[in-house]
Amino acid sequence: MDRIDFRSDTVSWPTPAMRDAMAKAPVGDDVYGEDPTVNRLEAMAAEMMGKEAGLFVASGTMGNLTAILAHGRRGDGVIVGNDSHTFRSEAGGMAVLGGMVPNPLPTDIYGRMDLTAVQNAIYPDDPHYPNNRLILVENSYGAKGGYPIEPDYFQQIRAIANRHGLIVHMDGARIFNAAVSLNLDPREITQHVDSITFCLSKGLCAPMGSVLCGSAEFIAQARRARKLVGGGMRQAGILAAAGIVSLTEMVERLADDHAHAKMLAEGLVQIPGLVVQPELVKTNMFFFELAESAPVTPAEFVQRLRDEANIWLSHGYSRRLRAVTHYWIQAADVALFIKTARAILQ
Ligand code: TLP
Repeated sequence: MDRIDFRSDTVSWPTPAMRDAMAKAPVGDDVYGEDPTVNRLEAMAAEMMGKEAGLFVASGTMGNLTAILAHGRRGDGVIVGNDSHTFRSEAGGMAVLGGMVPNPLPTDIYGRMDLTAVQNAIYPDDPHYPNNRLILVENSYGAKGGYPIEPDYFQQIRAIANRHGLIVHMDGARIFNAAVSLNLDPREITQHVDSITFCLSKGLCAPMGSVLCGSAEFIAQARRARKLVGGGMRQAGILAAAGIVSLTEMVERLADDHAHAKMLAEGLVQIPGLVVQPELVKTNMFFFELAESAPVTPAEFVQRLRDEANIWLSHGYSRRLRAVTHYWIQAADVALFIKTARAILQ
């Protein structure tokens, strides 16, 4: 890459092996179900998630939206974390396009909704209320610094869903980060949900794409929902080929990204003016804060990192910043970040 980019893992470029696989991929028309590379990716993804079938979609957002549209209908209620990506950062798709009614609940420092609150959020059978339909969960949990949530939480969510006939969908954009960090097979997590979307284009480095996995019957419905939102792609094998490299070569190495994130947090916490919690860093990202006492504003800090070391970081409107590691970030880049931050803040 042409910069040291800690803004997200979405910025990661495809690897040389991906570009090679893309150039050579056998293709067909995927809307006819005839693209052999897409079919192979979908089968691999379903197997890895322990589900019957998979559906290649353009993005994580499209995977979640497609799942929601296929699982529910207008007027259905959706229990969801109030800082989850699907509720907060997908342009309100479930309400705008699905006519569904989000019921957002607070989450704890790891991204878990309180189980009693989930139980209490289920409406009585009364015409005043939306239908009870869906619970959305996320793992790893982006708004909580990519925290990997243990399977027992999802098992408990499953038990509530079973008692009330609800469906559980997981936004598993970074499920492999969670599984690698917890040292588990992803199926130990996904066995508790009906469907999952995971992303190929974040830590797994593919140029684009996600896969939605679930039962064969559900995926048949989701195929229609994907068409509805304009996601029927044609010779998509070109892109799926990169996704196959993601699944075969890029999963286990996520541990390196986690080690780099930890290394960065442990370095930054030593610098006066930065507030970091390295003990919460379990995957490839974390949030940290620039203290009020720091000699620069967040905007100046970000600009100087860029000007002085070609290190890219994004900042919003608060003092909170996010650092994300990925394949294109090496230990030397982490060391440079720490050194430059120390010089800026001294
Ligand atoms: N996340 C992006 C931004 O939208 C915040 C990022 O840089 O982290 N679920 C989760 C948990 C995500 O973090 C994201 C993207 C998505 C879904 C959506 O994926 P895409 O961007 O492929 O639609």
